Amino acid sequence: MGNVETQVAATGDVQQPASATMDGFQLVIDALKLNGIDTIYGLPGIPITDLTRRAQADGMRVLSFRHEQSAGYAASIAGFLTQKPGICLTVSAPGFLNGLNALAHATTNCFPMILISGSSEREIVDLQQGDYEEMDQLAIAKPLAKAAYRVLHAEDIGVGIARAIRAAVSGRPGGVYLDLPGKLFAQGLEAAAGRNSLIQVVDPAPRQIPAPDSVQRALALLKGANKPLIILGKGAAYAQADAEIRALIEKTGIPYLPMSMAKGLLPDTHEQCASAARSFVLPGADVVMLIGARLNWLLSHGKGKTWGGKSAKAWGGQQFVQVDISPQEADSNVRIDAPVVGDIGSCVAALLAGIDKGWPKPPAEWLKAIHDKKTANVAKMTDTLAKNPSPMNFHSALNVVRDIVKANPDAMLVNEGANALDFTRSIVDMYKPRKRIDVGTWGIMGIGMGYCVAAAVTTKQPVIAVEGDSAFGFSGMEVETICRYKLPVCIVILNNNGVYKGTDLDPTGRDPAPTVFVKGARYEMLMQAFGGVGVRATTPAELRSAMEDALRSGEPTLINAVIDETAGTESGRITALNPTAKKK
Ligand code: ADP
Ligand code: TZD
Repeated sequence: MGNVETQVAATGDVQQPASATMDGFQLVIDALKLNGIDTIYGLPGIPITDLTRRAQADGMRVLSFRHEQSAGYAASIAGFLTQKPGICLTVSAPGFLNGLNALAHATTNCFPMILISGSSEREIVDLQQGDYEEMDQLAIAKPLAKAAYRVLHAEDIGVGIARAIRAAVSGRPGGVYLDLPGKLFAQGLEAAAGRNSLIQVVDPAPRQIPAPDSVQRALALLKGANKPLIILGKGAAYAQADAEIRALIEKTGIPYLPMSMAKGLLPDTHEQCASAARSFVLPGADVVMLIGARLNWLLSHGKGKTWGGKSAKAWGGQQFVQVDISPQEADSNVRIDAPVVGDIGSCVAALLAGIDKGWPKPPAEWLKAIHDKKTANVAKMTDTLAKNPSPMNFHSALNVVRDIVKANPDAMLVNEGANALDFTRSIVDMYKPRKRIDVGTWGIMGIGMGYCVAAAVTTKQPVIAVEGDSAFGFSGMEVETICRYKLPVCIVILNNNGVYKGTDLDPTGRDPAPTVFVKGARYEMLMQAFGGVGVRATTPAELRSAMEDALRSGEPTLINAVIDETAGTESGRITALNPTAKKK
């Protein structure tokens, strides 16, 4: 096998072997490139520093972050946006653990990602002899990943990477862990054998055609519905079957509700979009078709008062069609009357094929009732947005963002926070698919700057990030990364001096309350520190002008949008899940 002893230099980094063989570093790089993977999000250190250098020298884009968690979130969303696994590369133990959060996030959100971590020597780890950054990383990653592999021999690198790619993107996508012990990188293979050992994965995400009888069952249920509704989830956005989904919605005439990251799959201004009547259509519908959306907490588990149930846990009486690639998803929360299992492109095409010219439009009363509800709610919102309070509140600031996004429909929108998230989701319309990326299934803070980097790099479009001031803090140091790579990112911090708001007090008078931050913080100076543009905006006009400048110039920009510190509610729209707020 031509093992070459690991050579650890004085710095501790692995050196390239002198022979003409292909070493482990090269095999990893070539295996990734062979599979069309051209970007690595990571953070260097022992034993992978040379992997980052040599990947860059070999033409790969290597984006180096200030914290692995951000690199991991970047990789996860790159996977969502491109359908190729996003690669996060970390050092052992602590770097690995920092990246693990994102790996779990990718698995939870069904994003394809591969966390590749260097690790210390198996022999020492397994005897717990205290190696540098010793940790049994494979065992720790396993429960959080869709799959986890370790490669011990250079000749298996090709297989390891092929398996990781397949596991990440086939079926329900997810996070995959690939453990590469430091020793591996210095192993050598004779060049031809090395090249031969690599695998170009054929058809990594095979189509999964739904069973024809499952499609007929779903069509029959939809056809007989009096109050049908379609819910589009981020699986539908991921599938990149935009034209088919639009045709299905328009041909059936069924009103639809986009989940947060499915916004823009059809423009939010589409006449069949029922977002502005959400609390009317969920309890009102009799047949609901879920396309790439799970009945998890974000949809109140398909039951309870949101769905017209008489109590928190009661079924609301709806029948469900569920289109999903995972056969286990059906019946996870309520009975699914017509599961359609397959990839969304194939499923929607099969459904479309069954929709003939004589397909009945949904009853006019249902459509009119939704239309009336939407009109009333939109009028209410228009009044609220027209107000111009001083200081700004979420609405007056987001009214500006709404206009800027409308004028720049190709720009990416990153969004995190509590109130900053909920208000942005409901106020800012999206016009194109996969433009809105946010906290996802867990509602996590910290995705912000990592997502900005990956969104800019993979889409080459400008990025607008709407951030709560607390949310921003989780990844704020990555503004240096954004400046370093000169990315066209405009960060808007809706700054209300704290988590949810900035008015809490410590009853003992000793410390600041746990939810409040330094008052009047100058976040914009953080961007200035690295050569970007920092602006403090206290009025909608200042915010508008700063955002327009940022989009025009493409310069990294941070706008500290100062809003009323009393604006915002505890936990935003999910107050009901907060035991303390419930008690209050
Ligand atoms: P949301 O949070 O937007 O409601 P979820 O993350 O809960 O969306 O659901 C996404 C669903 O989409 C998952 O159940 C996943 O299995 C499914 N999915 C992802 N990609 C595909 C695909 N290509 N085809 C079919 N289903 C998919
Ligand atoms: N930690 C992580 C990783 N994720 C979380 N969701 C939380 C903590 C809890 N949390 C929320 O759910 S929202 C939020 C936290 C800390 C911040 C809300 O404050 P903000 O936004 O300033 O970002 P608003 O607009 O002031 O509500």
